[in-house]
Amino acid sequence: MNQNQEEFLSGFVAIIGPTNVGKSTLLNNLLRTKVSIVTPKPQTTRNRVLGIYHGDGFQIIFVDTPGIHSYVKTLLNKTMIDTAISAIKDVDLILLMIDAQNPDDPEVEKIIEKMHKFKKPAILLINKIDLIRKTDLLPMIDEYKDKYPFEAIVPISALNGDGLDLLLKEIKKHLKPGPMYYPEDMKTDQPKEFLIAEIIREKIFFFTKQEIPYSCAVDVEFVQKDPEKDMIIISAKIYVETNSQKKIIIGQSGSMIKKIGQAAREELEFVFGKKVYLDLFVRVQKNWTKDPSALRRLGYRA
Ligand SMILES: Nc1nc2c(ncn2[C@@H]2O[C@H](COP(=O)(O)OP(=O)(O)OP(=O)(O)O)[C@@H](O)[C@H]2O)c(=O)[nH]1
Ligand SMILES: [Mg+2]
Repeated sequence: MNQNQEEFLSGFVAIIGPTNVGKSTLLNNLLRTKVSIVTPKPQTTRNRVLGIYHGDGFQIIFVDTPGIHSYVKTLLNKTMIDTAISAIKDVDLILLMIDAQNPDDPEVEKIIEKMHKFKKPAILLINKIDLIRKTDLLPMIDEYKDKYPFEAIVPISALNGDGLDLLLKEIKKHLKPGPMYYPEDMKTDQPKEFLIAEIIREKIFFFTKQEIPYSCAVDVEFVQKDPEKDMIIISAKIYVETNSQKKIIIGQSGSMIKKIGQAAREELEFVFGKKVYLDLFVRVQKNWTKDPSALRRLGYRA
């Protein structure tokens, strides 16, 4: 490298925290594109999702993780939590995110305990500040200062972008001279089948109630280009655990599956910039959230 040139900086940064605090929203906003799905319900993210931020002379590889919680005990949930914890071990910096509306969440204490074990540099993000009074922030910052030797405490709104410039500056301080791990046009390491399955799963979360979204997995069977019609043909299976869940997903005369399919198709057309034909099938796979081989087949790290 030329002596006068500044060295390229890079690093891996995990976004961790309780579920539903806004981790995936932050990643999408920083990258200005969707790599991780977002819903108003907890436990949306199930896998580790990489998002690559390309700056001038630097690269940040963000790792979005499943929200940490201790109240559901299926193998799928255990797998999700293991995925989040192992992300802590592998990164250069941790972004611990809390919800400004719920700063005393006991789940945060448990995560901080784990962080003490690995002794990684960490920044505390107080998210959703658009929903609280400014005067409530100071006591929160005061309280958290003593819980961990945070490198910085940054109040943000992942949704409207407040505080994100400052956050990027703080993160940059922790990058080290290193390689450009991913090429400049790459925003995520996930194959397109994963994003397609996730977008379908996001719509299931939006449209269905109670336990249904947590019992669903999506497996994309094929993605084909039809050059003649300039469109993409996608076929996917939605797995549920019982026949009654299958009935709910299909809905009266197919009304629910139609809504899910239409919303997913519209978003996929936006993502790919092409017309999409989307075929969805619903299959019952008993107890897949508890079965290691079914979990692995559906892309989880059991
Ligand atoms: N008002 C407001 N809402 C937010 C903000 N950030 C996220 N949200 C909302 O919070 C909800 C959860 O956001 P997600 O990004 O899915 O949260 P997550 O931490 O990734 O959740 P899990 O993957 O389920 O652990 C969604 O409805 C978001 O729109 C914010 O800064 N302000
Ligand atoms: Mg998420």
